[in-house]
Amino acid sequence: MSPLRPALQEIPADVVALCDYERLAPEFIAPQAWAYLAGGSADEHALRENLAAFTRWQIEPRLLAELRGAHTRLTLAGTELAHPILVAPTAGHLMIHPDGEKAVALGAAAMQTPLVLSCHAGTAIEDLPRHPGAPLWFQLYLRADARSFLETLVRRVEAAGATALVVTVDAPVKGIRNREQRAGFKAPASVVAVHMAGAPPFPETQSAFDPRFIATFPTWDDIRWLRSITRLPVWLKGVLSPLDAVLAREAGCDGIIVSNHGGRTLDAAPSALEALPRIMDSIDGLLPVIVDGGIRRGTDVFTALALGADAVMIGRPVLHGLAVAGAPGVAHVLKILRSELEVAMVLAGCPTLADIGTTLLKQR
Ligand code: FNR
Ligand code: LAC
Repeated sequence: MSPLRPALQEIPADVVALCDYERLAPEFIAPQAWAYLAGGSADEHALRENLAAFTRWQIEPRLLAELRGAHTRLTLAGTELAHPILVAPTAGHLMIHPDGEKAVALGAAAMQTPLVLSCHAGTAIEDLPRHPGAPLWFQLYLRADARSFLETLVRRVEAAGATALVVTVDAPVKGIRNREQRAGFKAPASVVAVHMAGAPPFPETQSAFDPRFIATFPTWDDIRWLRSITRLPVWLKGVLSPLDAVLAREAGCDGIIVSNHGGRTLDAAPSALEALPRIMDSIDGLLPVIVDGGIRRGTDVFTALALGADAVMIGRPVLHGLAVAGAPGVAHVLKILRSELEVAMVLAGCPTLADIGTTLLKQR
């Protein structure tokens, strides 16, 4: 499965928002790969909810505020960032563009944006272009039955310069991906998860309850174990319950990522945005929080921050930019979002991210 047509050399003048990239992207991506990228699980309630959640909030404009020295900088678990937007871990970039993760890394670096490399990436971490000022994080899944493999992987990504680990825990099983099934999507050879070579194979089974499969599911013990073997900050991705946010802190995580995996796992799950306020209450400012799912506008970034997040991640929009225009498309997507956030901050009278708070939000 390869791209339908080569990415554009020049970004068309009418591509001015993330939705323009989304509109054009299917021209560049094979239909089965599009079903994988765009789809959610089951009836796609969670996928739609991710977008709908943002429409329930309005931002009350504030006038005549002092904005001298305004900026979008922040420190996130010890890392200085130019702005609060990160590239979420996503698999399968080589299905979308021949330069795959390399193009995404280049585009992200051009916008001083941290890239979270998926452990299902088709490109090895050692082969990515490195840029000071654009941190590289690594996302992995834990397995209860593969600690020695995982320890080797952690040492490898540490040596390659990863500056944080993201442990995704909301997908011990794959969601019910009906859109993928209907489209006949099968991961092609180009999405071979190169970092997983040498991992013990999953048992061939039809049932999530097969004891051999259950034996692979990680528990909080595995999080504590990971915490004990590395000095890198550990972010727990996929938190939607305030109870799990508290457990994450107790297990020693350095931050949490509130996420429903882009609506790709439990279809009845709430959106991250909806889950956020109760999670913020439960951790009482003791852990930094990233949110992802459905962020398509600078005002969405603003809303997520107003509800308590420190930063956001974007998944699909990066892939749309990659498909349409390669590395420059990725950079442009990030640039648009950052510029829109700056405009929202000016119009809401916020010179810094710390000024963005719930008092500026109104529920529709
Ligand atoms: C993902 N996501 C994901 N998450 C993860 O932890 N590891 C992974 O390998 C992947 N792979 C992946 C592939 C594709 C095609 C998509 C769309 C998503 C989830 C991702 O990190 C993120 O949580 C969501 O994409 C955020 O939602 P938006 O921005 O796509 O709406
Ligand atoms: C997905 C897996 C790779 O969402 O996390 O497709």
